[in-house]
Amino acid sequence: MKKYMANVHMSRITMVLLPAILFMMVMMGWGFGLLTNIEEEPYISEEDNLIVVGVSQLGSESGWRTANTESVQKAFTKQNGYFLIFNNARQKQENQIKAIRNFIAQRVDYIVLAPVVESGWETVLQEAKDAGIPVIMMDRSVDVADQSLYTALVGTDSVEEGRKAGRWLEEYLAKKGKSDEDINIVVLKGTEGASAQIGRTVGFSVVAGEHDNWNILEQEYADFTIYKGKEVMSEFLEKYDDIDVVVSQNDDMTFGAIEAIRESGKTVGVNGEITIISFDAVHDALEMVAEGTINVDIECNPHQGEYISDVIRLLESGQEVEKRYYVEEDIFTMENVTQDIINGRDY
Ligand code: GZL
Repeated sequence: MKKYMANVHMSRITMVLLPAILFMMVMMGWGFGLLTNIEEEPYISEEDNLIVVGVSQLGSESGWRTANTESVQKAFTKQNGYFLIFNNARQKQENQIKAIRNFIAQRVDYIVLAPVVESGWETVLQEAKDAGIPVIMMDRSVDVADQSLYTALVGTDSVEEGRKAGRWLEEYLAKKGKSDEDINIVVLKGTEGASAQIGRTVGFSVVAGEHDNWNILEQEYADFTIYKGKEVMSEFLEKYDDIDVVVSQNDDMTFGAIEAIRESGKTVGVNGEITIISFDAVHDALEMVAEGTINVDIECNPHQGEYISDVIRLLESGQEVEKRYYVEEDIFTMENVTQDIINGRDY
């Protein structure tokens, strides 16, 4: 009986204690999970031996940006030996800073940053450096006094892109016999503070400054978006009735600007009243170059993921890397854009 009772007694204890113990185990396990915010602790099994890369992408404002993101996701796959943690900051620098701090907390192996603007990064980049995590800039650059705060940049030479636009306009006007005529120009600028916008503005302005007869009537930010490009171009058209050239710092703003110009009753392109100079050379814009709607498109190559992976592989093997790597870029006009080039454009 005693034994039985003991058993009964035990079973009663078990019946009471066991659920309590189970409850405590679940709570502790779960609670621990809550404390460490499970989503921030990616599961990377040791035997995978993957390189963990935290990518802070600035947003998804344009077709170009989408292609840039896709190039990252295509490069940093498990098959290629990576574990990718990707964050889209939706155009906000504070979101990028938060993401970088999360990456540091998760002890990633590398941080890739496409900075929405070029200033305000010293503190968080110092935190990454103190944590011993190399930072690679993607696409755009940062303005920091201490260049050791990032290991390398894989991107585009936006000042050279701006210069290319100016040199093209020089040649175009010369061919038209208009080198000495007064030329009225308006500029749709990308995101305020973005190195791509600053570089293209500086590059074009340097060439424009060599021509007293080039009048830059106004330059306004239009955030690299279709909507804002149309809005700002409409304002320009209300203010000025003698615009000869639009310099639009990306194709998305160009699409909006062309819509506004046509709605105003004016014409664009090689046979139009207003000459269109654009940047990026995305698929749909190249089709407009081929048909003569856009006069020239200065290419900006978003396929940077594979180049960044190459830099990481060099670092992993202990090799020195360059501070800056610029991707290949061309300039497209009606004369050199072919259907093959357009068909081959995957963005
Ligand atoms: C250029 C890149 C710019 C593109 C835009 O390097 O930063 O941002 O020109 C994109 O299309 O939004």
